[in-house]
Amino acid sequence: MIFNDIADGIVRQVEAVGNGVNEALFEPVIRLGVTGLSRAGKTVFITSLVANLMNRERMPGFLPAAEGRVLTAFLQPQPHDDVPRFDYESHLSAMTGPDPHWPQSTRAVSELRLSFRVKPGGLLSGLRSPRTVHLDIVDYPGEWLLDLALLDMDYATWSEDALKRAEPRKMGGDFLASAHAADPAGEYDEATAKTLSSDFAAYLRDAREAGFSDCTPGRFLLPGEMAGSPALTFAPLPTPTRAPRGSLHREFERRFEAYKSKVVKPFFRDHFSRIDRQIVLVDVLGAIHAGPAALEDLRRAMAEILSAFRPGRNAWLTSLLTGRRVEKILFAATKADHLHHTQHPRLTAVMSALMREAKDRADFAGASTAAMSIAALRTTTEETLDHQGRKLDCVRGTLLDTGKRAAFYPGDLPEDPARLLKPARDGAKAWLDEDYGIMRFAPAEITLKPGEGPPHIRLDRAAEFLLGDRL
Ligand SMILES: Nc1nc2c(ncn2[C@@H]2O[C@H](COP(=O)(O)OP(=O)(O)OP(=O)(O)O)[C@@H](O)[C@H]2O)c(=O)[nH]1
Ligand SMILES: [Mg+2]
Repeated sequence: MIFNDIADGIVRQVEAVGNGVNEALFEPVIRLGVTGLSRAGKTVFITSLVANLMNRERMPGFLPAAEGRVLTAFLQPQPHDDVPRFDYESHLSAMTGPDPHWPQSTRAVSELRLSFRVKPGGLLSGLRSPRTVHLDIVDYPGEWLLDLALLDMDYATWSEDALKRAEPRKMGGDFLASAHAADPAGEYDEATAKTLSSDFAAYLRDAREAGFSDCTPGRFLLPGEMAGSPALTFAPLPTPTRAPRGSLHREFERRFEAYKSKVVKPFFRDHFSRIDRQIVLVDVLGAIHAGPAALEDLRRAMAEILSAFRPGRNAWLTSLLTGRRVEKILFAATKADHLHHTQHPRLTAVMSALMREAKDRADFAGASTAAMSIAALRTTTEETLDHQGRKLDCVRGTLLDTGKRAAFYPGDLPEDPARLLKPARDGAKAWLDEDYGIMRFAPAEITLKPGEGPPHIRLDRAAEFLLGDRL
């Protein structure tokens, strides 16, 4: 008897080990990074994507679903205990529950695991049993990718750059005044350091609010649990001819280095280096609406963001990746439900043009890339109105500010994206041809039929590009 029990125990242990091995070997994991500058639409995108992957009636362009190969998709505990979970349920109920509203701004990294049971495709499909594929979605702010550039700079170079960038920006005035009034060679004291850094952070927030993209260091916009720590209490200062030990300049220099090693590097090491598929969400319409300066700034920020995907861009990052790379990158212009569909190709053309410039600088080493216009949550319907004898293709939705329903014509995007990008680059103060308006719409009240996810535009195509080949 005793003998048997022991033998049984051993068999069970062997089985358990076997299962562990099976899981590790045969249940592939796709790590999808979702990024974009603040307010680009990351939270809405992930929420709607997950809802539409679980309820696939609105996903005809996502082939594994259209071919009936996805048997189920379900949420699972994520593999990393130290990363906050993406709060899918709250965001979904905000967007699709009674009194629908947009989810709260979230600017820290978070993660969610969605698992699929899929029938294999191809010739042997009848012979093989269904398998499990895990999709780990990682939401992280695009500003954190911009921080990669900081690794190549010392404090003096960064300061010069940041001060120069602030100069032409209206909202930079107050901060520049305090930076120039400070004595960088003078003795460091914490009160001065705090004032300078909070003025700097306030300027970055205002710049972001006004539609500017490059508002680094990324963690200054939403410091989270690091608020008030020395690694986040510094600001750019003019370089003095001599910065003695104990001076403000020396101390800021030290903190700038701490920001790099304590904030920037851990993000790239713990999150970025593990990503296989990436979507970069871009609020192109928002930038066009904010004007030429904002569009030019977005173009530069995109180039900078994309260089994070270029191998060899940074020696430290290259050594970290050791041969790993992102296989696919999708650039998606978000909130396309602000435009009548006849204008979507033009929006995509602007997105591609922004990306192409970045691509010229950064060779993605074989990663396949695409550009698309999407709306993760469609809030409008289309209609064509007669306006002074001219037909206007409009969208109609509920305005966020007043709660009233209205039809809206945002202006005609040009067929040639250069009509926007060139004046932006040349420093034009305003658009010549058109005024591009933008309205903020509230999510519409919706009743979902069984099997349906929230309404969207081209979310299925985005999913197909990013995941189709792996399911
Ligand atoms: N009409 C429309 N608006 C959208 C859509 N996606 C996002 N928005 C708008 O953009 C805002 C920002 O979207 P979020 O998903 O919160 O953006 P985010 O990138 O997560 O923003 P942060 O968490 O602040 O970095 C929302 O509050 C909406 O107003 C969309 O598909 N359609
Ligand atoms: Mg968010």
